[in-house]
Amino acid sequence: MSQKVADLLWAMLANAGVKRCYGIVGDALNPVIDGLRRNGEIEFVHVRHEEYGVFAAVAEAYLSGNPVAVCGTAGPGVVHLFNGLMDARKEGAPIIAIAGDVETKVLDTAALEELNPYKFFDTASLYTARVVNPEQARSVFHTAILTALLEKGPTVISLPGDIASADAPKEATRATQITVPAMPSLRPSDGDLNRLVETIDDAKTVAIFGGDGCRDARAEVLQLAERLKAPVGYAFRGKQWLEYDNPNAVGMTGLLGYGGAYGAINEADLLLLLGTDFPFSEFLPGDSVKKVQIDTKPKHIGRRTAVDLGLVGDIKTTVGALLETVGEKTDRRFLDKHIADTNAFHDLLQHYVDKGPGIKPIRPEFLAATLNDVASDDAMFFTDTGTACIWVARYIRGGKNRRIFGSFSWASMANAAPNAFGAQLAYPGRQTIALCGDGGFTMLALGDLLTQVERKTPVVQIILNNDSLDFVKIEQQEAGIMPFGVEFKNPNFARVAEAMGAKGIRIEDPEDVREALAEALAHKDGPVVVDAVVDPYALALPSHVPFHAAKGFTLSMAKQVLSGKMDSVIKTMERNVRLV
Ligand SMILES: Cc1ncc(C[n+]2csc(CCOP(=O)(O)OP(=O)(O)O)c2C)c(N)n1
Ligand SMILES: [Mg+2]
Repeated sequence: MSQKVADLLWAMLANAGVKRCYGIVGDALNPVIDGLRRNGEIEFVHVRHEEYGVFAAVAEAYLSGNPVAVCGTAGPGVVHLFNGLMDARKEGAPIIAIAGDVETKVLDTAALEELNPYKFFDTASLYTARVVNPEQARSVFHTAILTALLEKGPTVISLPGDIASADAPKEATRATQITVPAMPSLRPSDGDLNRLVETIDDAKTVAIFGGDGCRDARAEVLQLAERLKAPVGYAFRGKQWLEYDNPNAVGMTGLLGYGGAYGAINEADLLLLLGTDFPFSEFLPGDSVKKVQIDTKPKHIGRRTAVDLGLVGDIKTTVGALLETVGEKTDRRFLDKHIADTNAFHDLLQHYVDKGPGIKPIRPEFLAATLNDVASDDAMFFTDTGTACIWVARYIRGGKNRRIFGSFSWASMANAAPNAFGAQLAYPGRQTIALCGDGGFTMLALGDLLTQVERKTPVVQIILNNDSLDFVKIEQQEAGIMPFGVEFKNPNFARVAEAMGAKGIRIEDPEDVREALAEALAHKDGPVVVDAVVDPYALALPSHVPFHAAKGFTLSMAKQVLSGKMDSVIKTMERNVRLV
């Protein structure tokens, strides 16, 4: 039987290491999916919402490094992919999106469900192609796959149904192998490295701040920190690589900040920014601190804060080379001061953990710290965008085999449950925990709980049930305005989950937290929804509060008092008395 273009597509994707395609079929995709069925090597994961499928794919691709496919059918189905593809772009996940397209005979006629893929995907996609002729297919598929893999992000193949079902050229079907080119290691020249050594030698005190670029360079960065007696702070994306078993770790800065990181990076003579594109410039030092930035991506360098020296290189190779020549510093006083600050902040963070068993409604700090305790050493944690990020950043400790992931750079809501679903498919049997907002869970995760039920996927989703878009409520107060449009009422999620065929556990009493979480994690026969009724007034103040936020907060409180919302002001004060 002759090979179709769709057969060519799946053969090439399978040869590139794609194991799954998440999505929803539809008319334009029918011939494409028929090809997947014939191919038999790639699993089709039917989801109830295309966006859920993409977030699942992003986690699978980010964690495994393998390319993952997603699909949506012409027009509306394709549009549902978009938010997830933006996330893939920002998180650096190799995703190949197959976008169903209208038949070539009606292209550019405003046909039903027609959408211009070039315009539509322009912001998200690293490479977008529309296949209008079988002769193009092999080259397009090859480029889409290699671009996703090597540039680490999403690419889009817009594929009209008539082309998918057309015969593929014979030569193309004989050339389906994907040879991923070997990449060179990237490091600055010896001369530039010498400038870096001199800059370090000139500085009395050095601090390090690292991001996801330190993923493969943990050993080198820790060795450098030890040699320079440098405190090590990190962005959320760097936490899991740099925090655990690191005697120099000083926590995070930014709005989620904790520990001595802010002080360390702002008080050092020299700051080394390693593999980070940390976007909150106001938390990075100004002119008073000399800054060196090293990154594989030249455009990251200097865009968040002006730097004195910028070097293009991967962190592992560059720091590895630096370690061959850079001298040792012996004065530990700067390091010790910031470690002491970190420990002092840790004591503050422990307050609501230690007192947690006696406080109702449940403190999210206590919930997260208990989760950290009961979860296994190789658990994978996923955080929704919202207050879950604060509690994960502060209370979930990393480890050699633990993973922490979220929509860190795109910051979409509702990512955690689908992320966890994709991770569980990629790593079956490993503990997979999503910390979800109630807003996030009802936005995207609820419908696809059915997908998890049907597949018996053991994902534990813990809902921070706070009847609000709490993170935005905090933002509004920091901006000095009255909380507005941020409150809603929830059902009992445990009962909803049970009705959908999942295991549901509701926790209202702090005394039940440990046992309930342990029970959820022990359930291996399918998804669990833990409905945790938490304190909606729990505040998390960063270790460094910018002046405008403190002022805004006071102003918002005053406005609330004046408009008769005294009750909410009293609760906010009462329930955070140890923090404010
Ligand atoms: C898709 C999307 N819509 C809106 C936002 C803005 N936003 C960020 S956090 C947040 C609140 C999240 O609420 P919830 O999921 O209930 O978590 P909570 O902060 O209450 O824990 C909102 C609306 C966003 N980041 N993404
Ligand atoms: Mg909420």
